[in-house]
This record gives sequence, structure tokens and C-alpha cells, in this order.
Amino acid sequence: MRPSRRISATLSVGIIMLAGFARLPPAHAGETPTLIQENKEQRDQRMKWWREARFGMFVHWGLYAIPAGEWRGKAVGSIGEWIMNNAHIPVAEYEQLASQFNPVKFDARQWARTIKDAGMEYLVITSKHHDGFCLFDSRQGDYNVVKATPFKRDVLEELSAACKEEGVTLCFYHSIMDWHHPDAQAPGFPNYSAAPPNPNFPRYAAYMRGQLKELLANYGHIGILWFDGEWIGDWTEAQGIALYNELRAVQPDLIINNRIGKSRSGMQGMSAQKTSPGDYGTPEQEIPATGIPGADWESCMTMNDTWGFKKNDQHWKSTETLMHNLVDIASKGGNFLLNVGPTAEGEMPAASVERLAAIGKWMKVNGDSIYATGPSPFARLPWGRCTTKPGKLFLHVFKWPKDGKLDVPGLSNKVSNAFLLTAPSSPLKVTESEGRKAISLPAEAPNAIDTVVVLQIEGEPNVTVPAPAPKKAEADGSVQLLGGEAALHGGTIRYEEGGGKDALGFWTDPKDWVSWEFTLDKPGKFEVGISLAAEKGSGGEYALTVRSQELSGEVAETGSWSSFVTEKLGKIELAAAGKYTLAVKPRNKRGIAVMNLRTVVLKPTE
Ligand code: FHN
Repeated sequence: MRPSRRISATLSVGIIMLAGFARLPPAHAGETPTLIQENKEQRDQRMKWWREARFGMFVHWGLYAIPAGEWRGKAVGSIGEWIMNNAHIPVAEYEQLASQFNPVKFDARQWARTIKDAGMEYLVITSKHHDGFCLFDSRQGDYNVVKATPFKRDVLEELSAACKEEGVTLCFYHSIMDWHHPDAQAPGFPNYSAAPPNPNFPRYAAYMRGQLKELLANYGHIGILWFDGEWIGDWTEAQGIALYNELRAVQPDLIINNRIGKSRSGMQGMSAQKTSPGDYGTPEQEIPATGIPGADWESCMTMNDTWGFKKNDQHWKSTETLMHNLVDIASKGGNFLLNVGPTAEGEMPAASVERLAAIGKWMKVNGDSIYATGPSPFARLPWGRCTTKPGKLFLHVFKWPKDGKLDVPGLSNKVSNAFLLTAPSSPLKVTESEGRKAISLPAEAPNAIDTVVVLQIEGEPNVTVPAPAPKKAEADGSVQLLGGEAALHGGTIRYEEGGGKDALGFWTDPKDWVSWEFTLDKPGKFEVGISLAAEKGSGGEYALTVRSQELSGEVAETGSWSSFVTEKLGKIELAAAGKYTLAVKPRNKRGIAVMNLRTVVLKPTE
């Protein structure tokens, strides 16, 4: 048996019995405990700092930074922190990496300053990832940075002091799945992640609970416990509820993400009465198209393609993309947890630091438009996003209007003042016509990525989305009807921007339908084309109507929700000039959704 596992296993069982953790929570007794509840005021108070923070740093750091994406001279695909699983490395071989872990360039104060200078309010760092190695001096076992490495320093202890100095809230990511502990799951080659159940799992669960209590007791005030690896078969919703109750009893103001239970996709509404454990939803590597209205949620994303450091992953997102993600998320009422994967020497990659500094420079003068803001009252703004505070709208202008007039559709509030956030003493002219306001802007955008225009308004924002203006025919006589211009009829269909979509999506309810208005200045005969996408197993039949004329369509699978093909539906004749309405209504649905619809084009045939 491998020395460190033998020592860690014996030690952990001994401590658990001594520390009285041998009493297993009710969940292990086969019953489902009752999730503790709180009223709205209590929840709002507990979540307040987190909702105001809006922006945090995720750090994935551990032994996996040593191989950094390569094993035995070969590149290993996928995310760096999964190398033990993806390269099928036996525990005895992988744990030898501990003897090489000596991050002599690690400087907790420098990390904390980088986080603060980026405008980030909290840090979520891997106290233990799936490989089981701990970045803190745990009494539960010896597979950690103090006992098993030449570094011998307690990383989390140093970060606790540094974060306190810099005013960064310290939080821990802790993996439920553990590929190292002998009781966590049966060794599962070639896939630890799907290993068979382990009859001794309750003993591992007690070991994990012991570590969690160490983390809450020994490293200052902890803001969040961020669970992950909850998908393993040995972990149950009942255990998640029991653990949530237990941790909140230890630290009542602790915030815990939804991956402590089994409802990763589930979102925690603001309402007090919840059934699944966890305080907020955790969409990963994505931004929900319309946020998650009424729920607390946080999008976690990488800066390149990996969470843990990979020496050859240079696929960095631009500063513009990262900043637009931050603003997009805030405009939808969410938090942005942006990841950094430090090197084995203990440094944040230069490409990460460079982007963080640029974001921090913008946040320094624009932070008021992010921190403690609420979601946008507009369904969509073609030029950017909007965040809100009482009496204020922060208009984030990504695309500067060429004519110097910023179009603000549907806002019925009186605007008492308008100015650039960076020039509050220089009011901007506001005009109004047909339910649309126009803000006169300088010729050049002060910040090409995002310039913030502030509107001071009276009362709560009141936006009535005006019906899209009827589309006119193009110079070539064609009529181009875009997904983003459609009138939506129904509760689930929505316009999805970016991600290769830029189309009407979430068409999960076949009762939902869409329409466009367009005008012709002369009669015409047209061929109708529709650009759509549907993943395998989804689709359906639909009707496209223009007044009394109807064309039928059948959505063929295109391979994914972002693989668009254009289908020719047939011909229509519009015998007079004037205004028309074109509608697309599903007749039925297969699978998840009817289709993603990007455009409908009427092409003149004469
Ligand atoms: O498997 C992990 C992965 O390594 C990484 O930690 C992400 C970050 O949220 N979570 C899991 C995948 O969902």
C-alpha cells in the first residue's frame, strides 16, 4: 500500500473517531433531513456582500500545475487539473508530484493585491480539487502542502492574512469527489470520475466534513464554500442537505453554492422556501441568455481554455471579451467568477495579470456601474448593456453610434440628467421622439471597449418595449427578417446573443411563436428562405404565414444549436404595396426544442 495513503487513511480514521465525527449525519441513516430555512430579510442580509461584489477571482492551483498539461512527454487534452484522470495516472504515481511541489515564487500579498487591483472583491481558491491534494495543513491527513511537499508552508494561511490586509473576501472551492482518499470511491481506471461506489464512503464523508470545519475555523472569516464534484454516485442530495445544515450551523452567515447538492442546474430563487441546498446557481463557461430572473447566480469562466495551468494553452480571451462578459453578467443580475491558473512556481501567468490589470483600470473609474447594481430593465440593447441603481441607469456602450445619437427605446421615465460616468459635470443632451430617447454623445468613445453613460431618472425604471419598427425592403428588393428583430409571443422563447447563435432560441414550448412586420412599396413575388439550427433529436413541423398564404416546413437536424442551414420553403406572391405580418408557428416539437431561428429572407423571383 502506498505510504502516504496508508498514513493518511489511518490518521484520518483515528482523528475522526477522536473528534467525535464518527456520528454520521442523518443523511447516512437513509433519511432526508429538512433543509434549514430563513426568511427573505435574513437571506438578503446574508447575500448582501456577495450581491454587491459582482466580481471575484477563481484560482485553480495544485499538483497538476507541475505537469501543466503534459505527461511522459505527451500533451494531455482537456482541462489541466484533470490530468490525473485523463492520463490515467495511478494514485501512487501521481502523489509523487507532491515531492516536487515547491512554489518558491508564491507571494500571497502580491496575489491579493492583483485581485484587488483588478476590481475583484472575493477570491475562491481550491482548498482541495478532485485529485485530493490540499493547499492547507489539515489534521485529517498528510496529503497536503505542509506535510507532503518541500514547500512546507500553509498556502491558505498566508492567503488568509494577505486577503485580510487587502480587503479581499477569502472563499474556498472544495471538491466532494476525491481521487486519492481510499474511501472516497473505488479506484476507477480509466476514469476516476465515474468510479464505482465505495462502501466506506461515509468514512470519507466524515473526513471531508472534518476538513471543512478546519477551513472554517482556522483561516479567518470565510465568505463562501464553493462545492464541486458533486456528481459522483456516492454523494446524494440528502447528504448535501445535511452538510449544508451543518456548515450553516457552524457559520450562520456562510454562503454555499448549489453544487453541495445534486441540483447543479437548479437555481436558487430569492424566495426563502427552498428545497435543494445551496444559495446560488453556478452556470459554468456560459452566460445564461437572459440571466436567471429572481435567482442569485454566478457565471464561472476561464481566461483561456483550462482552469488549472497548462503550459501550452495560449488561447486567451481578449480583455474586451472579458470586460464585456463582466458587464453582460452584471446587466443580467449575476456575478462573474473569473479564473486564474497559477504556475507550479506560484506565479499567475503574465497573460492573466495583463488582462486583470486592464480590467482593473476600467473598474477604477467605472466600478460604480458594476458594484451593487441591479439588472437591466431592457430586454435587449443592440449597442451594449444596462445596469441599474436606484434613480440611475448605467448605459454601457460597446458600439459607439456613428451619428452620435444613442437610441434608448421604450424608456418612459423622465431623464433629469445625463452624463458620461467619467465626466459627471458635463451634461449630455437628451431628446425624445415616438417613445424613444436619443442621447447626444461626443464624436469619439472615451473608452473603445465600454463607455458608460449615466441617466438619472425619476422613479423606478419603466420600459415598455416598443413594437419593432416595420422592416423595409432592401435595395435589391429582398426583405431580411432577423431573429433579434422579431416580436416574441410566449414565455420561453428568447433571443440568444453570441456563442455562435445570434438567433431565436429556447424554443422549448411549441405554443410560442414569432412574427415580423414589414412594408413593401410595390407588389412582388418572392422565394422564402429560413436559416435554422437544431441539435440531434430535436426539431418539428411549422407553418410560415403571410396574410392568407401559408408555407409548411419541417426542421431537419443540423447537428447543433449553432450549426445553421438555410432551407428554401417555397414561393409567395404579395399583390399590393403596404404593411404585412409574417409569422412562424410550430405545429409540433421533437426533443428539447423546435429550432433556433436566425433569419427569414424573402428574395424577389422577378
Ligand atoms: O471538474 C471541475 C473542473 O475541474 C473545474 O473545477 C470546474 C470549475 O467550475 N468545475 C468542474 C467541472 O464542472
